[in-house]
Formats: sequence, C-alpha cells, structure tokens
Amino acid sequence: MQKIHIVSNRLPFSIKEEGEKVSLEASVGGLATGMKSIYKDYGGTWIGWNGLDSDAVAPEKGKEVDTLFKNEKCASVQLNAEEINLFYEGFSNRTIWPLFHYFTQFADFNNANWEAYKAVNQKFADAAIETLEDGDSVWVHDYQLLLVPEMIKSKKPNVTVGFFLHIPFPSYEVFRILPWRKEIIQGMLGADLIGFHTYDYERHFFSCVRRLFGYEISFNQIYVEERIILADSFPMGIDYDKFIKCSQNVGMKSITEKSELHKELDKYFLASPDRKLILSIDRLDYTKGIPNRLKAFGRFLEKYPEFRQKVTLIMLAVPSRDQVDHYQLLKKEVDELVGQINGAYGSINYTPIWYFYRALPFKNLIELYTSCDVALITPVRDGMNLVAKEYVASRLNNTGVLILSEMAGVAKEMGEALIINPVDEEEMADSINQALTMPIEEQKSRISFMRERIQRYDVFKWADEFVKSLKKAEDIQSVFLAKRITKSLAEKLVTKYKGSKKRAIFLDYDGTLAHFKKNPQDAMPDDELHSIIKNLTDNEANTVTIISGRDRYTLEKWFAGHKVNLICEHGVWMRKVSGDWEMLTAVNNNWMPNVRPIMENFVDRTPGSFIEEKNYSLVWHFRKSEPEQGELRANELKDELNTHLSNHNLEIMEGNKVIEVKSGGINKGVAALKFLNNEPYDYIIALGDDWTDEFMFRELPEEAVTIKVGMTHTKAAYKLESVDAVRGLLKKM
Ligand code: GDG
Repeated sequence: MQKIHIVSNRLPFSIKEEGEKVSLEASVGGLATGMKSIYKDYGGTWIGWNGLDSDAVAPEKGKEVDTLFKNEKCASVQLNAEEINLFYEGFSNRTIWPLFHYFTQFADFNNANWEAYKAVNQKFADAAIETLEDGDSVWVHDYQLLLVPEMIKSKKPNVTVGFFLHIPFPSYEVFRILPWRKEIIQGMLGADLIGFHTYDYERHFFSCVRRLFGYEISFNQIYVEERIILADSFPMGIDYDKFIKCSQNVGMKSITEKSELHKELDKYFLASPDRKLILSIDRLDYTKGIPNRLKAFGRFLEKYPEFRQKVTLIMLAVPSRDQVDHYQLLKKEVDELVGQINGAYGSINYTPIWYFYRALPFKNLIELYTSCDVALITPVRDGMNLVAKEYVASRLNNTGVLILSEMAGVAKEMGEALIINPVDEEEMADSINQALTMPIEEQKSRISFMRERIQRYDVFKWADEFVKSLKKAEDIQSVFLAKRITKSLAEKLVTKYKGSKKRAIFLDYDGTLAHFKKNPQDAMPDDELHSIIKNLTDNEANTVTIISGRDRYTLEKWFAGHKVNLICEHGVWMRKVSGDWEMLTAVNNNWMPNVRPIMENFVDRTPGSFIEEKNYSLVWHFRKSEPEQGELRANELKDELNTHLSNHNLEIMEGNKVIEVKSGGINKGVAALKFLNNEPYDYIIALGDDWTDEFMFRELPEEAVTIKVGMTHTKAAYKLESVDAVRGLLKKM
C-alpha cells in the first residue's frame, strides 16, 4: 500500500518526565487528531522536532526519547537551542507570522534568521527523505516549513508532496515586501498539492506565483516547466463527535463531580436569573484583536447600561511567545484595559471581566463553551480559528450566539454568525447587544445550520479530502507525463523520422521555435535557430513549413535565404519555397472598423497592452500588462466581442497573452491540410504551443506526430516542455 507520511514542526506528543521516568503524552490539538488517522491508517511516519534542545539533553535520555517516538511511528528531528531560536522564534515567528497576518510593521528581516530557516528546513527535508520511498506521499504542514516541499521534491521526484498552510496567505502587495519572496514561493511549488483554508488565500498565492514567476495558471492548476501543481482550499474542521461527547458528559455531572470552575459558573448564574456570560478564548497574540475586543466590551457597557451587573466577559488568554517585545507590550496593554474596565464598571458583587492568563485543562474549556451565552471571537487576522467551531459544536441545545470577525478564515463557512469588522468597536458593541437580546428561536436556527456544516466537514473529512486531492494531483501528473516526450521516446521518433522518405514538417514560431519577448518584433530567429532550420531544409526529403499567426512581411524577412515554406496569419497567406505569396482563403476586412474601436478602448484601460494590425486580423496583446488585469480584461474583451460581433463570420482566438480576431474559416488546421494536398508524405510532424495550433493537431492525419509545447490540455499526441526542448529534438533530426 502507498504510504502517507506527515512532516510538521512538532511531533504529536509531548515528553512527560516523572522523576526518572520519561513517557510521551499525546497532543489533543486539531492537527494531531486529524493527522493521526492519516499516518496510522496509511502506514506512514510522522517527522518533526521532538521538543528537546539536542545540545542540552543527555545522550542516554535523547536515545530513550527517540525510541519512545519510534514506537509511535515518529521520527525526531534534532534541533539545538540556537536553531530553535533563529528558525522558530526568529524567522517563523518574527518574519513569516507577522507578515502573513498583515502586521508588516512587526516583521523582522534578518539574514541570520533566514539562513537558519533554510538550514533547519533542510534538516526536516533530510529526515523525510530518509524515510520516503518512491511512490509514497508526504504531507508537509505550515509556515515553519515552507521550503521543505521543494527540498523533498528535488531529491525524491517520485514522491507525491502535499503542503498545507494553516495561516493566511497574504496579498501580493504584502508578500512582495519579503526579501526572500521568490525562494519561499519556489519552496512551496515543490509540492504537487498546496492547500489553504480559504479561496482568498489561494488566490493571493496564485497572484504571487503569476507576478513573481509568470507561470501559467488555469483554474486551480499551475503549470511549472515539467510539472502541474494543484492548489485548493480545504477549510479545516474539528473532531465534532469528541466535542459532542464531552459536552454531554459535562452536562450530566452531579454537583460533587463538577470542577471548581464549573461550580463558580453555576454560582454566577444562580445569583440572578438574567445573568449572561460572554466567552473569549485565544492565545495572547496581536493577531487576535484582544485590545479592540476589550474596548468594544467597554463601549458596550457604556452604551447599554442596562447590562451592567448582568453581563460578564470571561477572557481566557493563553500565554504565548512571551519573550518577544510585541507580545510583552500586548500583555501590558491587555492588563491595563482589563483593569480600566473592571475599575469603571465593577462593584463588590460584579466583575465585568474575568481574566485568565493561562491555559486551562480541556474539560474546563468544554465547561466554558457549554455555559457561555455568547462567544466573542474577533481576531484582526486568523487563518481559520477552530475555537469558533468548537463553541458552536458544544452547544447541544442549539442556543448561543457566535460573534465572529470577518477577518477569520472560519467566517467564510459561518455566515449565520453575527459577522463584524474587528476594528469597528461601535459595531462590536452593538453586536453584543444584538446577541444578548436575540430570541431563542433565531439563536437555534443560526446555530443549528452551522452545527450541521461542521458536523459534515469535520477534521477527518478535511484530512480525507486533502488525501483524495493528493491522489488526484498524482494522477494529473502521470497523465501529463504519459504524453511527455522522454529521452527514449525522442529516440524512437527520430528513428522513425530517419526511416521515412518524404516528410512534412510544420513548425509554429512564437513559443515553439522562439521564446516570447515583451515586444513581438524582438523575437527574431537567433543563430541557433537559423542553423536548425538550415539543417532541416538541407535534407531533400524534408518539406519544412513555418506556420504562424504572424504577418507575412515579418516572416519573409526573418527567413530570407532559407528553403522554407511560409504559412502566415493562421493560414490566410502561403508562400512556397520558390513561389510568390498566394491567398489560401478568400477573406474581407470590412469588419475591422467595428472591432478596432472596441480594442482601442481596452488598450486605453489596460496599461501595457497594444493592438497589432495584420492584413486579415486584429490582435490585442497583453503580455506587457499587469498579469491579472490582463487576464481579466481579456475575458471582458472576448465577452464584448462575442456580444457585438455575433452576426459577422469572425473567429475570436485566444493565444498566449493575445486575443486575435479574424475572419472565420481560417485556421492552421485548414491551411495545413490544403498544403498537404494529398501528397504521399510518409512522415508528418507538427509542433505548436497555443490554442491556435490545436486546429492543426486536430486536422492532421492520425498518424502525424503532433507535439504540444507546454503543459496544458491538448489534442496533440505528445508534449514537450519548452522551446529549448523543441530545439533539442529538431537538432537530432
Ligand atoms: C493555527 C492558525 C488555524 C485554546 N486555549 C486552550 C486550548 N485551546 C485550543 C482550542 C483550539 C486551539 O487551541 C486553538 O486553535 P485556533 O484555530 O484558534 O488557533 P492555532 O492553533 O493557534 O493556529 C489558526 C489553526 O492553526 C488550524 O489550522 O485555525 O488560524 O493560527 O483547538 O480549543 N486548549 C486547552 N486549553 C486552553 O486553555 N486545552
């Protein structure tokens, strides 16, 4: 069976020491729960840091711990204190974390941290490589390991690599700030499948890939030289059943069995029947919007005085990264705000905010979820936020209200919550009022919808969906590879070529024989190409035809002196080696005055684009434009042309960064067939890179060797990855 391995910063166990005795304690976090089902079911190994400073631990203890991990099918990555400091505290938490959460002002750009990040990522990759066998899959997790996918792929090309990012992926305008932006994207692109919590993060990633590398992206597939990479959104879920069971347990406890916290909560409600509790739970992190939330709660008590003495906010802030300045300042600010609000509105019998600066045991968490009337979850940025899902799952009787920040990934799935902007204190204050006064029926209808959804798409489903897509990514890659011309296939094609007596060779120009240039007139043939064409045309058995969308004057000039046939403007004009230009298809241009103004309007609105006027077609080029705007405008232009020109016999063709309009009935397929004219060729080969060449691939006889340059879907029998690969093949002929 194909194995699936996991790589994450931490292993899913913590080390517990009681006197001399060392043991492992399973983590109960969402990731550990979801992944356990995967790596155990698929017979894999979990690779991660064991939590120890490798320099400080005694060798015998280190060995003992490693053995314990091995028994749990885990492989430890050894890190020392300096590595942890630079890689984890440094680059991961002081650079990537703030930047990806849009806190650009907190992001540190430190070269030593970056070097350590690379070195430690390599350690994780090496540990994975040691375990991986050809045909296995590996699932890498999160922002600490962004370079690992490429590091694995480069050494283990036959392993399927998945990567999931648990935090937001920021927009290009923020991501571009990172001095190592290209390396990070390249690292991620080593994966065959890249997962995000939401579609927004996915499209930000696409935008960075397009702008930094110019790779083609079609739907959710990225075409990178010899590979196709899939990206998709998988909103992470929770272990729903576990929360149901634990909430039921908590509800059934007798007074004597209840925890101290639970008894306190009961006492609070007993004091007065209209008392309410609002819950807030996060790590104490600047992304969580805690100061804004406190201010909004203060504003609520000010604006709605009827709730004073009746409503308490329970704020659980779990200590986090407390050695970092920004976190220390945040702690100070939160302490002060809590003090101010309690000072302003508290009394002997009433504390507006109960503030816990510590982690609580899991059962206390459930007691809070089940007891609190409202959950106030208002991060300024959050990849997903599982607390929101856990609160909703724990509401067994479907009562309760969730107030949720629109900046948390989870908001995309929980439209029935009261969605707020986390910096709008007024809106938050009003939402708290709305939540506290919401009729029970409305609460039930909102919560039950959300519960159904999180029950359906729980953490196990999330993991399964990712694994299914990993399989799909593998299949897409193998379909692509099946058509790819390998070294041995190239040899076979050349042998067949050499054994034939009369050959027709059709060669598209741009993107096939020559690389694209920003300015099309700069793409003239270089010396290498001249020599390839000369070599081919010197062979008497060959009839070589350049078949292109270009105008005839350009090609005539560029191929002067060569014994080639030229077919131009997608088949309007043809010139045989020793002949004059002749028109292959009769066309008229009376549509041009209608189309030109439409295109001109798009040129005005799309910086960098321009119109090329050929004899029988008009072409709108957008290669020099900003990529996303170009694609967007190209779709608009197609739409507009289709609407305005439906009565004319015109064809709108989408090439590589061009939209071309020309009279109907002209295409490279028709032209190639006319050219062949039933002559007894015993070897026909055609190469082309874009949509316009598909006509040729479709029309040529079945035995023709049709070759698509690039990765995208094609009718051609074979694929080559690049112009250089085309030239390599032609040189052998
Ligand atoms: C990342 C992303 C994304 C909290 N306090 C206590 C406690 N918790 C548990 C909660 C919940 C988990 O911690 C927090 O989950 P979040 O989703 O809110 O955030 P992170 O784990 O920090 O981080 C985040 C997530 O990855 C998953 O992809 O949602 O956006 O930042 O499960 O229950 N558990 C216990 N005591 C506490 O005091 N026992």
